[in-house]
Amino acid sequence: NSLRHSCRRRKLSSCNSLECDESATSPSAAEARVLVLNTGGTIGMTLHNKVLAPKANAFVKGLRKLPILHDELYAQQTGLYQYYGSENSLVLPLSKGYKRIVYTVIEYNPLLDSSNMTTDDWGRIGKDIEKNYESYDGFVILHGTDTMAYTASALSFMCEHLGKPIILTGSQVPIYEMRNDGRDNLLGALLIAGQFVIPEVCLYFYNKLYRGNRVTKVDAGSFNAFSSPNLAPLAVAEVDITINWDTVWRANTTAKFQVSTELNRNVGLLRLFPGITAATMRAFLQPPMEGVVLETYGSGNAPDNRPDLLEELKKATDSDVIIINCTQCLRGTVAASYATGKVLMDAGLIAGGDMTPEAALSKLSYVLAKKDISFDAKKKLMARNLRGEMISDVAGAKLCLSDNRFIQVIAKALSISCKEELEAIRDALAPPLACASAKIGDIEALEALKEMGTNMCLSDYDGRTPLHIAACEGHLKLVEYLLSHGATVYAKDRYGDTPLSNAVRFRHKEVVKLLRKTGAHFSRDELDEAGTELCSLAASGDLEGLEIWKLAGADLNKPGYNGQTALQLAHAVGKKEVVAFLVQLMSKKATSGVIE
Ligand code: ASN
Repeated sequence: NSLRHSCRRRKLSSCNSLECDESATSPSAAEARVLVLNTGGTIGMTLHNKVLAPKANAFVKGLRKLPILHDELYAQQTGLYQYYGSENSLVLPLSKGYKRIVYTVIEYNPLLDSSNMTTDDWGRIGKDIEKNYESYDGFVILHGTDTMAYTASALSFMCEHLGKPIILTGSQVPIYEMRNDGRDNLLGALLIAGQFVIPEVCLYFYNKLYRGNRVTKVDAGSFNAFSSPNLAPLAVAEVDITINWDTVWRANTTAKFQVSTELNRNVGLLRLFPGITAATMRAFLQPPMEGVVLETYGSGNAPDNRPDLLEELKKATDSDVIIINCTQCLRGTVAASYATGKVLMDAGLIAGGDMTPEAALSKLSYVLAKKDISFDAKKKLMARNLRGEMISDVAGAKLCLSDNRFIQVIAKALSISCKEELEAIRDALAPPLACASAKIGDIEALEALKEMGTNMCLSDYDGRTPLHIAACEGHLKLVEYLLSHGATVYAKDRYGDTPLSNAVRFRHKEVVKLLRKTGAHFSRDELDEAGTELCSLAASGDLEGLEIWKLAGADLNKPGYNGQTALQLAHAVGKKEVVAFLVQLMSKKATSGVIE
């Protein structure tokens, strides 16, 4: 197996540099892996009896015939199908950034029109991502457009401590038709998922990447079907793909990725309209209802001359139904500026800010299902910004010239007067400054940079982020700080190294432990080469080295390039303490049944 992998790596480098593609000038062209979950939707539909319906087992075959979505020559020359052991793996032509995006498609059975989706289907998607999380750089979910905004919102809450991109897309016209939007949507989603560490559930449509819990379907007959009325796109794919890193949600946790599939179905959406009766309201709020999104007028208003309605609302909140006040308007936020809005707060409703009704509903479903927190804590969670679904005061604060003395001095020296120029300077200077602070373990300096709005994921000219540097230096506290303030454990530098592999190389045990806790793992390429490295450690009797590789999640039984394991090698060269160490490890594993 190991031999097959290193053979493929050799083929890959020669293919990228010489034969495969004349635009492949970089010998260091890397492969990224994306998992595509095909749940259905128009993108893969065909006509049956004059109506569109999903067609099973046709999608991958169709993609294979499209050169913009699959490079068959590269697949053959690099042994792609044998390596991944699946005919459902495809590869994009070389991207502008010299990346090959290899993607594997899992087709759901049955494929669904998204109108047929339920919370169980959201759970299945979540579980599939969780199961495959470590093996891929990003995820694309093919989905019908009708309920895509609901699924995107729900997944954004269900995916806790997410560190990799999950992008939903689909189309308005099937990919098999001559004029269609499916090819562009799929290609854009794959390129972004494979090339950028955007730790969010997103939706890609018509050249724009949106935050998934901010979108709503606004057009049934246009390729431009979605809108994100209260948040600018996270990325725009025009001549270049431009990521708006200031808007991208930043990871702020040292916890591992997990998917919570518990969802409460006793939730509902009620749109207020002039003349609604108290009886309608009462019927809607009856048990088993536990959470309601009330779509109100304007900035969150309802009649203040209808005590009958207000009484029904008050009765419901008193008996522990959580009611969220969201506006019927496409754009804008709920604000307590009118007497007609205040009455709803008095009736116990929670202001939904600028959340879409789709986001508010799925958030309710997620929060209400939580078992280990009190009812009051649930209400507090509903009022808080959990995944960028609503504006929070802190996130809304704008950078200004008076933010920080350092930037002020530079701004003054360069006669900077407008916010855009200031931001350009900040973006140019902040990454090397953050890396320098990480090198000397200076948390205060990082704090100051953070206050200027610096993105802790930005990298220097070698793709090295502050987290890479802190991991090399073994600054545990600083690693912890970075992880809680937006750094990603999945960043790869220009040599393909992650913070985890840096911490292993420099043997910082505690940093390795923390990174592992946060979900860091070796890349597939690193695992392919682990065997050889382990053998060399065994041959030199380096127990500490072996131990740290184990701590980082490597399988110490992995054979090296010649098929020999570390244990066999240690035997052969008479390194008794290594043999004892490895044997003891294996017997521990066998008795505990733990998979490491
Ligand atoms: N009815 C389709 C669906 O939501 C619409 C589409 O995908 N464009 O599955």
